[in-house]
Amino acid sequence: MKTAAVKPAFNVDELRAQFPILKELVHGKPLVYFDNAATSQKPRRVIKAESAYYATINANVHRGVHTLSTKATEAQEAAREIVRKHINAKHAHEIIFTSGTTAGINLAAASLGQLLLKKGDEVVISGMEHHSNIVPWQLACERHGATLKVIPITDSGEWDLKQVPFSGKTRILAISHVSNTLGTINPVKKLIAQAKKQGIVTVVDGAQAIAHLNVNVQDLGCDLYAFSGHKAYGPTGIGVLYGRDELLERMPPWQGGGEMIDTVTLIQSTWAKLPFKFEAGTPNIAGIIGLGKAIRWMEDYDKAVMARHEHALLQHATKELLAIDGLRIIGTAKEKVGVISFVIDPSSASGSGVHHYDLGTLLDQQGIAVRTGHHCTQPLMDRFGVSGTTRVSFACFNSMEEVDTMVAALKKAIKMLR
Ligand code: C6P
Repeated sequence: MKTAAVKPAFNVDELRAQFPILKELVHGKPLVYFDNAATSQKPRRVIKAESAYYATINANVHRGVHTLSTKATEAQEAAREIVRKHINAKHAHEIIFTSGTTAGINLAAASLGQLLLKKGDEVVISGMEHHSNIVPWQLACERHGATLKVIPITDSGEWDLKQVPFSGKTRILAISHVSNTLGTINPVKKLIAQAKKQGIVTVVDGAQAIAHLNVNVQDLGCDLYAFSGHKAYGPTGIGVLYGRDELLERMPPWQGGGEMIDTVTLIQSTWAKLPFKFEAGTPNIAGIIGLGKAIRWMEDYDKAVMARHEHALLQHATKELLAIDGLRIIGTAKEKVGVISFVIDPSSASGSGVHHYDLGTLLDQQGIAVRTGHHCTQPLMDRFGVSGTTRVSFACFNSMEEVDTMVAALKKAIKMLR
């Protein structure tokens, strides 16, 4: 009988030692990296895998009979299988490599738009979407004469499920699994089930979920699911669009070029089988191999244990931040990943607030990396009546001590700015 592999115990120090960048100094201070929602840092194993590809097997894939091309092709297809297993897709051909979440959603919107949308149809998104899950749908709606409808957001930063604007004209639902700005974990499975009953095709933006949740596309029941490698300890410039094969078969290609064809004449072309129909041109082979390594690295640990650690950081930071005079957290959902967005309102003592940009700059001077601004969610900023926030976002390698360092630095910065 096969026994399950024993995962190593979760130890932050042991984990941190695997990330070379965490030894860097910023302005002479140890780096505290709290911008993981923008991009996570990379373990040594991922960095090595990319350079080993270039040093030992660099060649184009699916094109040559020579040894290097065969090795590169095998390494790429092995990574596809790693991704398939990780998100529990049924088939490897349901995994399409893209350059990231943005490219995946643009592919979905352009292709589904052509397949499904006609004048008068509707596409439903939510009011907390990243611009990458708004603008492609606006473009598709404009092209086909359809209308974009929006699920409103409650004061706590959750979908208002009583006001989901499904109608007989809704063809597509496009929603984020986790909000990049609020950290809200959305009840996607529930809404997908509701959409499916009405024959609505479902697209999930999983950019902020893949590093923190166990994503199971068959359990979610979604038709398409997009994510980026770089937010899950993998390289930049590589992402995945999962698609249910019956739907992918019906969808027209998004981009034309090499490798996505079966036959080409000067009059017309026919398409390659899945997934290659959607993978025109030379892929980011090193990135694909790096993504495979990043997923394997995450799988060495228990994602639920990592999530518990990140939740403890979230709880501790939330408590400490709320004790600061005038600090207001935007996004107080019950179910959250380790993301905290906040603004500094005028305090009772000074009567003045603090701008997020100034705060970000002063935190950086103390070695602390956070993101400031609208986080590519301008409609959400409008919903909460703010121009931007300061956002801290955790990864599994962050520590309680780092949270304390950030809180102390923040207090110092606020004092200087008020
Ligand atoms: N959010 C952030 O700081 P790309 O850039 O294609 O890898 O991912 C786009 C994207 C799509 N959806 C969500 C929910 C996202 O969070 C992001 C990227 C980063 O919040 C950079 S704007």
